[in-house]
Amino acid sequence: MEQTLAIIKPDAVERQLVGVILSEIEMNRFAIRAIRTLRLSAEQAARFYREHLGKPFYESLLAYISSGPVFPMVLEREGAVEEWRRLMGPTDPAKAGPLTLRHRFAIDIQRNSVHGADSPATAVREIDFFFGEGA
Ligand code: 3AN
Repeated sequence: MEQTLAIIKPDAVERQLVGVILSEIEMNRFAIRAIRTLRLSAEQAARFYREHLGKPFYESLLAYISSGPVFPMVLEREGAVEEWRRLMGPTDPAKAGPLTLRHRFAIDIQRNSVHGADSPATAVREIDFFFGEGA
């Protein structure tokens, strides 16, 4: 069974969408293998989003992701990485299909409610980031 790393992001936590997003996850046959909540420090945010360093939205992205609590989790099902990305929809909610989480819940391209690892290798790295020995 494949695992992926998902995050319910600050805009969704703030609007009390954690419960509805968790139930969508379970209705879509993902098993929630681990979950925690924390508020990312500036240092953790910079480490998590290091591949975006230098992009025009980088500073704003760091401020947003550390603006309030997040709920990282380990999701498991067949094809978890791809299936979770399908359920989220594309980064820009304006381009997301009607049944996707981002279409239903996201505010804009930055405050897009949920995160998902973009490949199995990224999933391993991001699971370690939030649930590994040093986390
Ligand atoms: P995804 O989360 O869909 O994999 P990434 O990894 O390209 O998207 O971007 C990470 C996060 O950076 C997004 N979830 C979003 O919050 C933010 N982001 C991406 N592109 C933009 C943009 N053009 N303007 C503002 N924020 C962005």
